[in-house]
Parts: sequence; structure tokens; C-alpha cells
Amino acid sequence: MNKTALITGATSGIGKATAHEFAKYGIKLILCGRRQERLDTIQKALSKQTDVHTLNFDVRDKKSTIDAISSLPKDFKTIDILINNAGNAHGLDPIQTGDLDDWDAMMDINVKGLLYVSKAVIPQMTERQSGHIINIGSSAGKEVYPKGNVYCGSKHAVLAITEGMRIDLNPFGIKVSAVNPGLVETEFSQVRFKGDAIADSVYKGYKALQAEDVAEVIYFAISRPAHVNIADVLMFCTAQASSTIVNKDL
Ligand code: NDP
Ligand code: 8X3
Repeated sequence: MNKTALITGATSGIGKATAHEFAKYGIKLILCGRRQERLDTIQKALSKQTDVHTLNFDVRDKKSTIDAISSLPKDFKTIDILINNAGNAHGLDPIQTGDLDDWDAMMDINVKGLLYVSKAVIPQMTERQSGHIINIGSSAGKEVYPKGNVYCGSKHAVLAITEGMRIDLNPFGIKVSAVNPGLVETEFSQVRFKGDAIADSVYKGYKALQAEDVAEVIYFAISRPAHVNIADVLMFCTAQASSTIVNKDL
């Protein structure tokens, strides 16, 4: 596929798996994240299959985000596909004892970071009247669960912003999609629980979605014919029925 994709959060989990999936089809890649060493390793691995450029920035930092994307070399300047994936949950606490820094992190990364990256990329898509934006939401954007308060709020915001983008970008022929997974076995719980051992128990006793399962759905969405937009996908592992119902053998 003769296209270029920019993927945020490409150093781990869903973003990294999406980079690997896209590379199989020869999609040129702009891989973003804060951990340069990991970006280098992934670039080295995927360069056998496609051209790869890396960008190191924190999506919370408006200026670094805009500067990094505008610094892209000529061969990578035209972005056909934007995967807004960078994000995490920070903490799992009732609202009355939640941590302000965790709340800032979730709103700043999951919501404002997604907006900064989009702001840097959308003008070239409207100018060319083509492009595809996929925002990685969550089942937490469709259903609030106990102690999920602010994370769920950030992902509800991602869904609302996705719908807003789809409406506003409709006259330009730009596709906008949300892919909303349930439990996916990545570094997500290590981040949420700040390395606490409880993170290891989250994916025990059932087979959670794997990052590659989500990456395949993302590739499916971007590989549809020009007249088809996969607007919204909710995907669970078979053991999961809702945010609070998971059939575990424990
Ligand atoms: P991981 O923790 O494995 O990956 C998160 C990625 O986001 C990393 O590559 C990380 O890169 C990047 N990232 C985090 N903070 C920042 C930041 N401030 N600036 C730039 N990049 C950042 O988690 P997942 O792969 O699971 O999560 C990816 C997305 O999927 C998130 O939006 C998450 O909310 C969503 N999701 C996850 C689910 C799950 O159960 N795992 C389910 C539903 C949705 P680096 O640290 O190098 O910057
Ligand atoms: C990640 C899935 O259920 O931990 O978005 O919120 S969940």
C-alpha cells in the first residue's frame, strides 16, 4: 500500500503492534513516542519491510508536538493515515480519593495530546481532501465502571471528539474512525498501577485481547475501499461481556 501512517504511542502495546501490522503491507511509518531507544529498535526491525522515521515527543507538550510533526523530512511529510493511540490510565481510585496528577496525566495525554497531534496533521488532509484518522478509544468510552471515573471521562471525550471530527471533516472526504477495545494485554496495567504487583493479576484467568488482535482491526479499517468508513468498532475478548463482567477461571 503506497501510503504513509503516523502512529502515536508506537513504543509499546497496540501502537507497536500496529506498526508491525502496517509494515507487512509496505506502509511507510512515522513512529512516535518518548522512549527513543525503543523507537530505534522498532525502526531497525521494520526497516527491512518499509521506510521508517521516528519522532520523539511528549504529546502533553503542545510546542514539541507541533514542532516534531512539522520537522518531518520531505519523504514523510504527506501523512495519509493518523493513528491517535498514545494514552494510558493512571490510577484506579474512587473519585473522592483520586490523585490530581493522575487526572492531569489522563486528560492531558488521552484528550489534549490527541488534539495537539490532530491539529498538526489535519490541515494537510483538508488541503488534499483525503486522509484517515483512527482514534483509539476504549470500551471505557462507552461504559463507566467503578473507580474508572476520569479515565472513562477521557475516553468518552475521545469518542465525542471522534464524532465531531467525522462531522467537521465530512466535506473534505476524510475518514474518521474510533477503535474501542476492552481489556488488552499490554503495558497498560503496569502504567495504571505504577508497577505494583496488582498489574500482573489483571490479565490472569482468561485470554485477554492481544495488541495484535487490535492491530488487525485497525489494518482492516484502513484497507477498506475509498467509499467505506468503519466509523466505530467495539471489540472484547470472548471472556469479556462488559467493563465489569469477565469470565475468569480463578
Ligand atoms: P501501553 O502502555 O502498552 O502503550 C502506551 C503508549 O502510549 C506507549 O507507546 C507510550 O509511549 C505512549 N504514551 C504514553 N504517554 C505518552 C505521552 N505523554 N506522550 C507520548 N506518548 C505517550 O498501552 P496500550 O497499548 O494498551 O494503550 C494504547 C492505547 O489503547 C491507549 O490510548 C489506551 O487508553 C488504549 N486502550 C488500551 C486498552 C488496554 O486494555 N490495554 C483497552 C482500550 C484502549 P512512551 O512511553 O514511549 O511515550
Ligand atoms: C482499557 C480497558 O477496561 O481497563 O481502556 O478501561 S479498561
